[in-house]
Amino acid sequence: MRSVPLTLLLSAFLCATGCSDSGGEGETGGAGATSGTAGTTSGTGGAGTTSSVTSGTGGAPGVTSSVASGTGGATSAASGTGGAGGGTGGAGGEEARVPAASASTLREAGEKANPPILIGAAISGGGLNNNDYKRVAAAEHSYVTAENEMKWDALEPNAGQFSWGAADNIVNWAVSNRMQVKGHTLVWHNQLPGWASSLSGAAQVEQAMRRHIENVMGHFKDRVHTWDVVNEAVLTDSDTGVGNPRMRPSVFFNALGEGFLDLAFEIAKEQDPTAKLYYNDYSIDALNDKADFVYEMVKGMVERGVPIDGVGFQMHIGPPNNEAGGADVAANLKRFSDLGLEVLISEMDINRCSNQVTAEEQLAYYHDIVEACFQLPKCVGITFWGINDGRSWLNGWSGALCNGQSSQSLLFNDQYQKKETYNKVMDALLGR
Ligand code: 9MR
Repeated sequence: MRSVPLTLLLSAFLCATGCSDSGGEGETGGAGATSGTAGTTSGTGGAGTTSSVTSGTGGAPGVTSSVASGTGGATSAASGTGGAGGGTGGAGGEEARVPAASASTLREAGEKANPPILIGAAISGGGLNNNDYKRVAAAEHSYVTAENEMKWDALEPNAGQFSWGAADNIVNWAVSNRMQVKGHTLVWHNQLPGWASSLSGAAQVEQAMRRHIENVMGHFKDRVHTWDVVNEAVLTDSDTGVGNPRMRPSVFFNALGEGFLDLAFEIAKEQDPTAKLYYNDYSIDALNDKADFVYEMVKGMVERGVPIDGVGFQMHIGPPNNEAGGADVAANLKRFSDLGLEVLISEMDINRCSNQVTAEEQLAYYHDIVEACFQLPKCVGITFWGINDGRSWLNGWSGALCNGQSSQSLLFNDQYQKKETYNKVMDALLGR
């Protein structure tokens, strides 16, 4: 990692609720309306929801059927029958993933690979007001993570009162485009509403956490089959993942200790026994102190029988996070998958601000890191954290050192044209 001012690094993931949204027109948009109260669990459906429960048939850990069937969830999503295709599918055997012979979109390359691999993007409500954004997002991706609209502050702004409109807008758009959705995120120290930040005491915190998980998973049950149950529970001295790894102080950890993790996953499992349940974090992408700590933490969960299905490696490369070469990423993903878990690159972008990552380095990172996931059948998908450079969260956030310039971090430029980064990702998906 090249040197980055520590003060900027420290501001990074510690911002409580005031982290600025990255712009674009009306990021928080979407079908508004605050509705529902505690106990309201009815999904509002939406186009294509009827068959969304169809589960991907790939994915049994350890089954070496990867060359034969091609029946993973992403493939079923491609068939035009509506619904989001359940499960992440295709995470099965140890045999190498077989690339498509050719493809005209990333989505197609992912769907035709054997086993299939999900190609995801963080989607914002504001983005869906733009036709070019929608066109590129749906053509190139099979997997959606709401960038902000499914976080606690958005969904439960007041205790026990839920606001589904903006999230429903994204989820229903995804389902109508035969895309799967990952719910992001149920339990996180950040983007909590004020009332939740000020909770204290084990009973109060457990009650609030339980109510939130149950209501949110209940509302989206027919449309969302994978959840980030806990996000970013681990801290190091540097946001590059180096130095003194430890559990992060938070409302949840402070009241419940490390056991809040197990509890959150157990509540989630009770609410939806068929959902895939993930732990997600940044700067655990390669081999470093934080990745080692999270590895031991997750290993302990697996050994205790905690219902965890996968780990998301955010993969924010370049300032302010770690840089990670393809070989290190491959080794790291492999050791987590050897625990019997799915792995996922969950928030990839490569920030070029301050010239800390050159254009050539960025292309190599994109190719080699996507290749590392592609070559591991249990790496079920790659989600990019946004569609186009102009809307990247990095542009407007001081920690990214962009000083008002574009982070040039994604696969499409401001006119929604493919960049060279896109071509490198496509190469890696086609085994080139
Ligand atoms: O991209 C999101 C940005 O718009 C928000 O302002 C920010 C606030 O915390 O969160 C960003 O998304 C984060 C994600 O939810 C979790 N991992 C880190 C991402 C970038 O900060």
